[in-house]
Amino acid sequence: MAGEVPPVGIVVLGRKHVGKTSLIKALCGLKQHLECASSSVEPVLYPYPKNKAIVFWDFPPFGSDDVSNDASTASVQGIKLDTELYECALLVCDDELAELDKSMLEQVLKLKFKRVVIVRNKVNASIEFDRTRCLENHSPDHVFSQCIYGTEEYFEAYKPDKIFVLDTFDTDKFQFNDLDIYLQSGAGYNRANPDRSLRVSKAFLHLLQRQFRFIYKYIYTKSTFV
Ligand SMILES: Nc1nc2c(ncn2[C@@H]2O[C@H](COP(=O)(O)OP(=O)(O)OP(=O)(O)O)[C@@H](O)[C@H]2O)c(=O)[nH]1
Ligand SMILES: [Mg+2]
Repeated sequence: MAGEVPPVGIVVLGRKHVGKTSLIKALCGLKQHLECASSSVEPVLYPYPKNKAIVFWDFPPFGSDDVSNDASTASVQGIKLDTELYECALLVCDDELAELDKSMLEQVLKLKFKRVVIVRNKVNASIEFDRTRCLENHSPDHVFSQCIYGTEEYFEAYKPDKIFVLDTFDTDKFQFNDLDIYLQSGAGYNRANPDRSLRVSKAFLHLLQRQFRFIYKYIYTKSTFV
């Protein structure tokens, strides 16, 4: 139909078996997300029922051959990462963060996606590992916090837009719901007014600066009179 706005494409990337397909299916409310699916060789489209303006593209897994320094030829198994088609990129990694994740993230960031989001999946595997290692002092909350901190630190140099730590098999816990809400809102990206979120935060910062200056002035004048 003329004038119809094409949906926002979120391309889901990750190494083999990190849980790309399971994550998409869980976000889309498809019950079979717990079943094992075989890797695809073509991107598979999943409409997001919670926001009809968004579709996910489940990409084949990337390997070391797919990571290059040339952003203009960036592709996964020969399929181009075309930012005209895919506006946001969601890079999924698991409990074993790899150098390959960093290399792919670096490449993806050069491509000027509107948003680049990292998902660290399988946090329960890290919790289970900690439980077997330190029986006495084991704290799932502590491991979860460590996973958040560790992932932020691991990707610090690349500055992705957002990082979520979760477990696709435990959607009531961790940051699954936060990711779901973030994506439902178009990954914080407003297509009708792309700069909006940036402008809002700038206005908020300006307001904060003004308040701060006012408080500072008030304390300063008070203290000079004592
Ligand atoms: N424990 C746990 N296992 C998971 C999780 N997500 C996926 N898995 C398992 O990890 C394996 C791979 O899951 P997939 O969703 O097929 O992963 P994928 O990244 O799409 O795999 P490829 O397409 O082959 O690269 C399956 O055995 C899943 O059951 C998770 O959050 N926790
Ligand atoms: Mg898959």
